[in-house]
Amino acid sequence: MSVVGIDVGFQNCYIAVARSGGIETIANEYSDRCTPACVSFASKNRMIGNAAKSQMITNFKNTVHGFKKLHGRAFDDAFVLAEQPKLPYSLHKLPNGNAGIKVRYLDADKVFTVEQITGMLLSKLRETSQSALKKPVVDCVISVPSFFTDAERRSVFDATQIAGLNCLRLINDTTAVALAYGIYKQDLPNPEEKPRNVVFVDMGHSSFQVSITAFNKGKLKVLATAFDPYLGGRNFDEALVDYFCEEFKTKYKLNVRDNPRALLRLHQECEKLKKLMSANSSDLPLNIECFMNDIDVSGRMNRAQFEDMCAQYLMRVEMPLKTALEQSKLSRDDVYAVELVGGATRIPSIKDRIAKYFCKDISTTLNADEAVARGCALQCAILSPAFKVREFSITDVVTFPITLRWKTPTEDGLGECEVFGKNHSAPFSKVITFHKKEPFDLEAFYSNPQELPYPDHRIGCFSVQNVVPQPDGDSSKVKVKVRVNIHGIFSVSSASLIEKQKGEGEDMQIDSEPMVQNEGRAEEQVSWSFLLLSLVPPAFRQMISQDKLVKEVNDAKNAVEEYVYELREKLCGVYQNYINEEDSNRLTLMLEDTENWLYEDGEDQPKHVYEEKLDALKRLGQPIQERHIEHEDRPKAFEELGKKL
Ligand code: ATP
Ligand code: K
Ligand code: MG
Repeated sequence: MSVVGIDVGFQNCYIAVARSGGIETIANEYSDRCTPACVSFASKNRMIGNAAKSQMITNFKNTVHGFKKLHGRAFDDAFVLAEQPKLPYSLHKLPNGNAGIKVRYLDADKVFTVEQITGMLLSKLRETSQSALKKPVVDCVISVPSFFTDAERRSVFDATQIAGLNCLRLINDTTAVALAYGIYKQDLPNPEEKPRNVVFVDMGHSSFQVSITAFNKGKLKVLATAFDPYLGGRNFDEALVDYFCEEFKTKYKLNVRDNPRALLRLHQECEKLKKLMSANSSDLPLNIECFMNDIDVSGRMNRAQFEDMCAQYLMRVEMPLKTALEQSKLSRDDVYAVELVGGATRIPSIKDRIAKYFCKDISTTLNADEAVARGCALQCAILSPAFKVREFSITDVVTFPITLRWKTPTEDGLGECEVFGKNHSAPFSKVITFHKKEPFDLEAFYSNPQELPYPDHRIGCFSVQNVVPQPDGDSSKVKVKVRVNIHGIFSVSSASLIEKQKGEGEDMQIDSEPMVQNEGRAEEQVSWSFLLLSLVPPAFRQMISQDKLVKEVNDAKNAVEEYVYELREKLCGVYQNYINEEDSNRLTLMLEDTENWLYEDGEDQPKHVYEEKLDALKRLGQPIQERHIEHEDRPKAFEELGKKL
């Protein structure tokens, strides 16, 4: 069994794996530890990662990047509408109203869901980890921003399934970082001592996240999270792009915005310039040859000018720091260290502002690019039964409070209860008792729509069915278990009807104010095993059928891949004595061909092609397996025989 952690960034993805030596970040086939979140479509093939990124300018209409925040979003969502003009590829409204991605692929127009695109990216990351580990990869932990809502998390989760992964946890970026920080620390305070409080700040390409976490020996507890979901490195690139577009208009009479290729090139050059300015405060040049209409362009910029230009973004750094500190109920003096990760925290004035806010020097004990992936791999190792790691308990928080609403026979007709408040521990289950005579619906939604970086505050409507009155006509007691699970997703996980107990008075029948019982950890089972009521999951949360189809195809493909790995391993191991060398070499070559085929022509085939491929391999593998099994069984058979005699 594999232990893999994946940081799926807006721009950059990293993979960490557990090997005997510990957690390692691994490189892809380009010897690059960073795989760009990019998928490119062409008439003959599909490219993912580095190969796709190299197509970004030449094949801009069909090269998809910057899609992480389209997860779970409707086509006419305000964020999507604002994003659309900036994207070089087209979005398309899907039948379910969500934003799909339209490209030209295999000489036909295709529309993919975001889940499919992320699924493709994850398949690639999975292949990379398989090549590094030389065995099949299924179990993994994947990071998401702490501000991702239910709909976004479910969408990412669907993508992991499309890629054939078994995602053990969707973990918040900053929680993964906290784990990577804490698990190796030998000097954490004892459980009864005052905890060590650390601030983690992650600014990536698209967003800004802060968490404050308390550490004791063997455990971490997130106290608070805060964020600016729309502040990241890309804002700073855009500021530079705006500036040079204006400059080139006056200087060269060029309308850069009318030329998508030139605009993309300018973006890339501005990003490089931004990074150079982090290390250098002097005047720096920007030169692009044959930029537009055969004209070479050039410009200059220095850090002071850049900071001036970006004042509106720099100003926004403080707010999430302040919010997080307030919510943690700590003072600055209680903060032991401030740790920065994420590429954009390398911008000197961002670093300075964070240091100044906490009146503390910044520590950079973590690898700014790889800490999230490493934390994911550590969490995967903790959750995987196949791997032994030191005990470490992780308590995260509920980012957005959640309320339940239901119909009541009272005057206003509605009952309401906030089941999870802000910063409530997560994962967590609660049991709520209702008094009902008939089936009822529970509507779940985020309590404060205005604090939500997502347009829809509804989570789902859960129907509790088969509820009947007691034989004497009284209301029945219905216990409903609600939870925020390990992925940060809310669900109504079970409902049970309880027979009326003797001596229970009428006054127990509270309809509008349910009793809320804390039940501790989500993993604990309910102890009442009464009549289990059926729950109907919200219809709009089901994986859409197109994605199911893709999943089936991927499963078939993965089966081939897994068989290749399994057979190859056994040919050098347990099967060695059951096949002659010549046949073994021939079969090994065939397995290698199949593996290469999977990454090339076989990357995107119909389901039956994979099934046929698997059958063909099995026809060769099975006789060896049978010889092996027969031989293994023989001594046992003799033993049995011996006993009888
Ligand atoms: P997100 O976390 O928003 O999903 P991500 O994880 O892909 O995005 P990171 O890889 O953490 O993002 O950071 C990428 C950003 O950091 C880019 O905007 C990049 O330009 C910026 N960056 C990287 N190095 C530097 C540097 N030396 N100076 C300034 N910015 C940098
Ligand atoms: K990243
Ligand atoms: Mg990131």
